[in-house]
Amino acid sequence: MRIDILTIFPEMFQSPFDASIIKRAREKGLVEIHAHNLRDWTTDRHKTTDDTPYGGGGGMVMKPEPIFAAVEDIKGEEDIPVILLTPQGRLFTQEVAEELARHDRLLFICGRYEGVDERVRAHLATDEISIGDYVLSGGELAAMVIVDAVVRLLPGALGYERAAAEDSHATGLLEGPHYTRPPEFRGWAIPEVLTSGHHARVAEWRRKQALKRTLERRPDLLARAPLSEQDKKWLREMGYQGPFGDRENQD
Ligand code: 6GU
Repeated sequence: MRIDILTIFPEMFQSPFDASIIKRAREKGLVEIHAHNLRDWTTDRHKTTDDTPYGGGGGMVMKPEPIFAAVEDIKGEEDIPVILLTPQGRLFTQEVAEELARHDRLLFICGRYEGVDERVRAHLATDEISIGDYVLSGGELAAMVIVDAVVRLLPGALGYERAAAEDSHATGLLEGPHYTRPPEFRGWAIPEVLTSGHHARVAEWRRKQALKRTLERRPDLLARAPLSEQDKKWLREMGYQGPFGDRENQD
């Protein structure tokens, strides 16, 4: 996969993409990430990327000309997703990450200031994404969040290949607790079942813990999660009354 990011702060992307999973994915050749400076496509002496809004009001608006020139240069003749990062976009979820991970190329436009000229949204962007209902100073941090979530889905990016499929949200549920050594720490022992060696009992315990944690913290997820009849029975025993989604779990 190749990812291009258009920003007035390309330096922000250096260290986050030079650590951990993304660094390893880049080293393995699974992904190539280019952060481009929008100012390279300005034509005036001051490398201006913003201007005052028509009709007045506070703040500045990002000019369309350098953004169009940069996107056209970067994508060439290819038909690729051109994603505008904006609080007005569709909400980023694990499903959206999975959808983006299926593309060979992605191009992100990081908006700054109070906004981006509407013609970028209307005639250049093919998608608009927000990472949540809060305000960031710009799209840069949102781009990093999305790139991280997408890159870890690329085949070969994780050491433990089943991990991505078992993650919180990939299953539609939150994950249950995890433990490692020592078996007792400051008087707190790990659940006995984990040392029993009974794989089926461990699997059942894990599933129940995930259901319990989801019920306690994010019951809204249960209406959409793929659940087996056994899951539903356990949830009813935990006091959950429904609703259940109609996506069935094949287990
Ligand atoms: Cl994509 N941009 C900005 N500026 N703020 C946000 C966002 C994006 N997503 C959530 N808040």
